[in-house]
Amino acid sequence: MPTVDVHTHIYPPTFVELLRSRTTVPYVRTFPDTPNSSRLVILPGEDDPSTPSTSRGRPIGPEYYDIAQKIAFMDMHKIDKSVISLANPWLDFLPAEEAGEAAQRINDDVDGLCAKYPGRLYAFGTLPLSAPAETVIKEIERLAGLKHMRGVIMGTSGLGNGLDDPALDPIYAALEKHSQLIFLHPHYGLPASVYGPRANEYGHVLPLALGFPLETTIAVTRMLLSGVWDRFTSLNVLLAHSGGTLPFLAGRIESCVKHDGHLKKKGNIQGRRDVWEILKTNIYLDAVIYSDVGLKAAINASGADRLMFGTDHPFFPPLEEKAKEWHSVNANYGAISSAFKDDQSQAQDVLGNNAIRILKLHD
Ligand code: 5CU
Repeated sequence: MPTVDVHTHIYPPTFVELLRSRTTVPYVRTFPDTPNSSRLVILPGEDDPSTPSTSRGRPIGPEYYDIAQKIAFMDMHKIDKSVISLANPWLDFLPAEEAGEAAQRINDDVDGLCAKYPGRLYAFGTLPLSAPAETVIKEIERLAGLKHMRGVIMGTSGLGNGLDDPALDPIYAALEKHSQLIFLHPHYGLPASVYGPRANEYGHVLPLALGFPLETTIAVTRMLLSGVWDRFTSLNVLLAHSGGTLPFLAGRIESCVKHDGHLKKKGNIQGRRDVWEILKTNIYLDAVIYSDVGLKAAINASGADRLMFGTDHPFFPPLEEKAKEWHSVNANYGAISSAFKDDQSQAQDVLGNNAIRILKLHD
């Protein structure tokens, strides 16, 4: 029975070099109190010079860029196959003229890493979203021909105006045409003001625990409201972190749509595909939620046949120096076994069979 990790990141060495060459977020740097260890600073708002280095970025070691460490991590946690993806903020920050070439280089690097471990590694590619749409579409077409690619990872900013931007339609059309799934992943969180003036006292908890999931929920709701899935009925999206809060809030979203006089007047309600239909037809969810409470909401919303195990490696490592197994990974394993205690066959589907079927990972 295979176990497959669909949410696991890598920053290929060339990408880390790029980050080391930069002096503003996103970048890799040392701090005066940690001169011998580099830190990866990527999130908006996590580089406030008045705060200690422990709240600025996270330590970056070889687990972020060395593919042999990914395999060792997989072996330790009994993971047979992984679908690796570049981590946030992807190429969103690159000038338009650099993005196309960078995407090709990184996608080729990642495809090459997968080729080193046949049958064990697959990948989601990266799009040059700051480049003109033709460049993005060319890369989608090129990715469709790369052996290990199974879709693309994307943030919520799209071409700069979010995922409800009509300018994305040709890109959605190309993804749909080539049956490439979008792995939708947060990065930008919420505006810093909502975390309050004491936010930096709380490390990364507010942006990661709440900013990320709400960002995903808002992005998907904007896609729904703008009719993306009414125009692209076969566009499939895998949502990180079990859909943010979408499974929990879907009923409220649907009710707000149905009771909105403005939408009714515009004629936007009749004939549209509702949230529940899209959750069960176009949306897949990872099982990176760390508790059976959230996992059960995901199962109820999309179905156990649309849920796939993930780890978020190399993020959330154990903080104890001597720890071997990762608590974060075991929490996700535990949530699956608790949610499906009466149905081991469904547990196995979520652990691996669904990913093999949905992402076509047959050796
Ligand atoms: O710890 C973090 O900042 C992150 C991140 O940036 N991206 C991610 O996927 N997980 C955790």
